[in-house]
Amino acid sequence: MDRLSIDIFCRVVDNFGDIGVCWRLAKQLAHTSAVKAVRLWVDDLHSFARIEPRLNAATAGASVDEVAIVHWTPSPPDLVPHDVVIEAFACDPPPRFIERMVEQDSLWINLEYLSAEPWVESCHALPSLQANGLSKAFFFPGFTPVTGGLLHEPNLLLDRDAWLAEPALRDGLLRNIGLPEPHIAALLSGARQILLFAYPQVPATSLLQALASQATPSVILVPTGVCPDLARGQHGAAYVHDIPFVDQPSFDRLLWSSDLNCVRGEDSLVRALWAGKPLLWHIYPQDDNAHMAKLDAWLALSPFQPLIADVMRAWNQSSTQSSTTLLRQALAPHAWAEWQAGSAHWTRQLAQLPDLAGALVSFCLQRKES
Ligand code: TRH
Repeated sequence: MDRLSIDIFCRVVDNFGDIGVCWRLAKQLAHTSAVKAVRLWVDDLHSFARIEPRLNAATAGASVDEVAIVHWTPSPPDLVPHDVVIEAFACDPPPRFIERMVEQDSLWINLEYLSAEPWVESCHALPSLQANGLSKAFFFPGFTPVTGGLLHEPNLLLDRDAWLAEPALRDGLLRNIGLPEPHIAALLSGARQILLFAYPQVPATSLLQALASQATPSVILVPTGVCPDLARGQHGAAYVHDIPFVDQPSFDRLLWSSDLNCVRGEDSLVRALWAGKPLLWHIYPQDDNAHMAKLDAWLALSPFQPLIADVMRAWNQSSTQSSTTLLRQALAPHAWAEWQAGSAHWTRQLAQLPDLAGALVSFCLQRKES
């Protein structure tokens, strides 16, 4: 079987999750031996450059990390489709391109959003015949072996552990994000590092209140623009510090080195899972509280104690009072040790799943051969 060539289409709906997922997938596919070419079509290069600053230096049509980048404008270039066309999150490739996919008999895949809901297993990889005669397959990432799995580069956990084994690398990262010297020293000698990445309605004050009264000092790192109402500076035992937006590899390292990761959406959740530390997931809010059912489905798969599930629900229900009370309980030594152990255990389990990029390649090779 010939090596695959792959187009990925990404429309940035809001925030950074769409491009965050597509960029990780594109890079991993481009470094897969069964793949000969990857082309990524993105409508919003400005958002893309926030997570991949190398893009700023690249000229139009250039490649970054062996991925050819195409600016998906209202009049996109009329290119011949590759063997496989992945549209991320039902983003609708240009009509002319779809016409040409029919001529090329391209394999068409819609990469879906991540969900832990049980129905995902029965829908994963199902084909759907389109009016133009092409069949489009629905590929679902997920947390069980019956789904497409999670994005996970080969050696990711080994790379993480090697990085963590060198405290000088962490020291350099903390300097790069502008953390004042005394707080770097505190972190390197055992203070808790917290990363706070969440949507505006998160009850961030509850986290601050719970940490401020702890015996262990903590430093809360807040990416620029996140939780603007949370007062920066020292509050009891907790220090809140604004950090600049960093590239994806640095973002991952912040997650690896934090003791508690407050993450949101899709991509930072998965990356926090690979960090193997306690995390608080602020799920992307949807109408009619549909996101709470998704949160419950995810909690049902998790190994977390009922207390941690309650913390996670309060965190997502913007309930400052109950979130503060529950967080204080979760940070108490015994519960905290259990939360840490459960998180590390789940990471090891999830790392056994097929990784999303590998599962996609196997699926495409099978479909191309049949
Ligand atoms: O930005 P998000 O809120 O994206 C969301 C979700 O994906 C949601 O499911 C989707 O429907 C919506 O977008 C449209 O959160 P997420 O998914 O965690 O993506 C953030 C990306 O930004 C992730 O790839 C990490 C990256 N990032 C950096 O690279 N550097 C940074 O400094 C920060 C804060 C984030």
